[in-house]
Amino acid sequence: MENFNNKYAFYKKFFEDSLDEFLTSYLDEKSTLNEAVKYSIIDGGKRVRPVLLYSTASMLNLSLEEVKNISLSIEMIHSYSLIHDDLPCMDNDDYRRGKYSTHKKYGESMGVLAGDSLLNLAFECALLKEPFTKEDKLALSFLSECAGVKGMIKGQAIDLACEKDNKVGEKVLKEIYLNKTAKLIKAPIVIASIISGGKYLEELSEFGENLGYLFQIVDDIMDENSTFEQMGKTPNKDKALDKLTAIKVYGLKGAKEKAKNYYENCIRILKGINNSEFLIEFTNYLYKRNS
Ligand code: GRG
Repeated sequence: MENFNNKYAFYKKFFEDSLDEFLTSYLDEKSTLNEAVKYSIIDGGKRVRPVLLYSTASMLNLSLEEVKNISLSIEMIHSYSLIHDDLPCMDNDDYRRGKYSTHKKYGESMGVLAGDSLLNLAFECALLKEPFTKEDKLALSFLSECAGVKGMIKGQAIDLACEKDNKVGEKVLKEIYLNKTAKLIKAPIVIASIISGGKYLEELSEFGENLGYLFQIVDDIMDENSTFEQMGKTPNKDKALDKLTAIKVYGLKGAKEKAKNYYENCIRILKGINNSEFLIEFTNYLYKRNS
């Protein structure tokens, strides 16, 4: 466990240093927009997606340098989605990561623009990698698909449409969770495989998807059970907005059972992959957040 914590801290520091280096050189102009972009991404969050990318890449014998640019891109896309998700026209939350959400601090239009900027920066940053190989192209195209109209944005659209709708059930819930959450959790794992030339592609895709569902169900359970301090944002939002969640569909006990199933799937898949000890510990860490 100590080894896991140290490795997690090492990967997180590699990410923070790389982000700092990129933003310092690329966003050097002083402006409110650049300030809002930096406010939204610096110093925030668990950095789950970059840590997943680095650890999968290391497992597949890639260096962190080989995946550095695209690790920043994934977290930029994630951060933009959180900014937009917090807007009054979406989930309307004044807090994120224990501080004011971007629109609350800089105003609504600046919130929209900071999110738009991060989405574009994600692609600018990925394309700065040299040499940019055919595997890098495939990886970026996969990321774009996971985040876009066939992935996260689609999931968010269905999610918003299903608020206060009591006729929809498990099938739609799974569609939302796959697209809104699981695809951006699966992306860094699969991207490491793509850049390695396709090592364990099938197994890692399946693991990523199961981990994504697990991640979202644990988030639902935490929304129900946790405090502002634990979440860094307003708890009990799902119920207030009458969202379609795992708790609404399965009940709290049923949601915990589903989380256990996804957890067990993840561990079973990882046991078939060499050197997957860190990913096993990572899965334990995400799973245990709900207890
Ligand atoms: C607005 C296009 C658009 C999409 C929004 C990501 C998302 C889709 C909505 C955010 C709300 C939500 C419940 C998303 C599910 C994924 C999730 C639990 C995100 C939070 O990710 P963490 O826990 O956050 O990794 P940190 O702050 O640690 O980075």
